[in-house]
Amino acid sequence: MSKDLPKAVVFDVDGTLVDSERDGHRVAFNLAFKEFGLPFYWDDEQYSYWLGISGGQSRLRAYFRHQASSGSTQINYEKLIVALHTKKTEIFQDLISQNLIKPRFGVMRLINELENNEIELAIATTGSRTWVEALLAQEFKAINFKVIITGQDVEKTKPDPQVYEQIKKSFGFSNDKIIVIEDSAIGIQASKGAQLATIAVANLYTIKENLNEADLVVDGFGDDQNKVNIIYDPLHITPNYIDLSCMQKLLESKNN
Ligand code: XBP
Ligand code: MG
Repeated sequence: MSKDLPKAVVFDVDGTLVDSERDGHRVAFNLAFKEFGLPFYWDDEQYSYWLGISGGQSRLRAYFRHQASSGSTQINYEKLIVALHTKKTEIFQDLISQNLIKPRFGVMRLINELENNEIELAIATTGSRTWVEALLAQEFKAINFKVIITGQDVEKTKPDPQVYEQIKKSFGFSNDKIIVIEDSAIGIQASKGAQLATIAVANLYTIKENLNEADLVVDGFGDDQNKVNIIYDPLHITPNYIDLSCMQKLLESKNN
């Protein structure tokens, strides 16, 4: 095996493996608000703002605090958050089972290439294990993600590097053998905090963020017919799309 091939590739889930925020989690949060009779609704723009808080429960807590401080609600939000988030998770699982949460374009091609080359796969997400496992079982059922660390397995969620520190500990590989794929500034802060090479695959929400802490920023996974747009490429990788040779080139440039 070439010395600059990764031994493991770690995927973030929301926004990276699947495009799940605007038409998935956002919808589920809004339906949960409705079921609880709460006068709240997150439109696309508002949700984009609240996404800056990772983790559904923390996001709700921050939003409720904001509503309380602006005087628009007197709700004792702490009592509601767990129940509301449980309902939201149930609704999101329904969306998964209706096949509404799909892998991003080019992800399956990349995962198959990595598996064919015996590169280990892992998941590092802030999302809750309940729905993450349901999603993996449904949309990625033949894929062996050897390590799965969720928001429920860490004390501090992204941008804290804890989730990536746990991944490193589970594999026991040196930092220069692991590549992370993330979509957001808080995700990149977490992977970089754990000193891991990171490719950012921006989506419609995160393209507005500054992702330049990553080692390469593109706007999708692409494939041989669909070139990605390169947003930031300080190591001059100039990929046409994200594949193993692009990862190898990235590690070569970083490690030599
Ligand atoms: C994204 C998140 C999650 C989801 C909602 O996680 O911050 O909170 O928005 O899922 P990542 P939960 O990009 O790290 O995969 O409601 O289960 O938290
Ligand atoms: Mg993400």
